[in-house]
Amino acid sequence: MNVASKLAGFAVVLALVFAGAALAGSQLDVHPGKTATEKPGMSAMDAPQPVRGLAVSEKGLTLELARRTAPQGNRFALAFRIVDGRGQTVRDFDVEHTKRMHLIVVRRDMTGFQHLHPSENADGTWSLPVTLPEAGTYRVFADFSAGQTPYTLADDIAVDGSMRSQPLTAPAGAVDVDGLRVALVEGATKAGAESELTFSVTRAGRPVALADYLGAKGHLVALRQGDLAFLHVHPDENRLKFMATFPTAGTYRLFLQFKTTDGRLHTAAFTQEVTR
Ligand SMILES: [Cu+2]
Repeated sequence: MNVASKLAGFAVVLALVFAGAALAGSQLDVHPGKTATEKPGMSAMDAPQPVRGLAVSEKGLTLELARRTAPQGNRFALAFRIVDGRGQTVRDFDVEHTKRMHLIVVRRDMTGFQHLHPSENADGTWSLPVTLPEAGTYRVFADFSAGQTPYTLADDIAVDGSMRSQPLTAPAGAVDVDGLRVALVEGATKAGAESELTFSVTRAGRPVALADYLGAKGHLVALRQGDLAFLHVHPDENRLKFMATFPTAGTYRLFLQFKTTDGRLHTAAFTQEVTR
């Protein structure tokens, strides 16, 4: 590469940086690779944000937890509300994946995953009983849509006690959960490109029938190791197939949830290495 083209490349990078800065605070997302995977007719305005859940306040709304500490191993009321810029409680939420509010709770080392659906009280607060069995810092994600705009706001809850941090499980093609074998059959992931994640569920080598869960065959949450960035994932309605754009190379944890026809909910977690 000669000096001129290097300089030209540098100018492009600078232009992207300034474009990014100019768009900060709006819903637009600018990142390399987007144009390559963008669907025809899909403007940058419609593009899903690849990363959410890093902020307690975003796009004018704020997550207000009633408490940021919790007792270890004892059930407590996890309560919160969503407030707007004037401090007013937001009550108008869109239904997404059959619910108006999704709450994800996970310890900072990505253990102790819980996906919960709180109840809305008359005053607009949301609450539900939660037990956090281990000490440590937990990330609490409120995932919802308001005015057709998706939000994932997050804050921390600390549980006092002696904490034993768990190293992340090594990547594996299949995990066993509740007597079922869950395999990641399609999972080639590359940073910045839309990737397909497809899972199969078998028992003793035979396919297992699944019931619908939250309006699809399954639900997938993907979190990035380090900052626990929360990825937007699109489910396929007919099978355990999801489309996700991993914004950066690195290690991610996938939490797949699905229901068997006996009504039981299962959670299988996978460690996913995303390449450049
Ligand atoms: Cu949910």
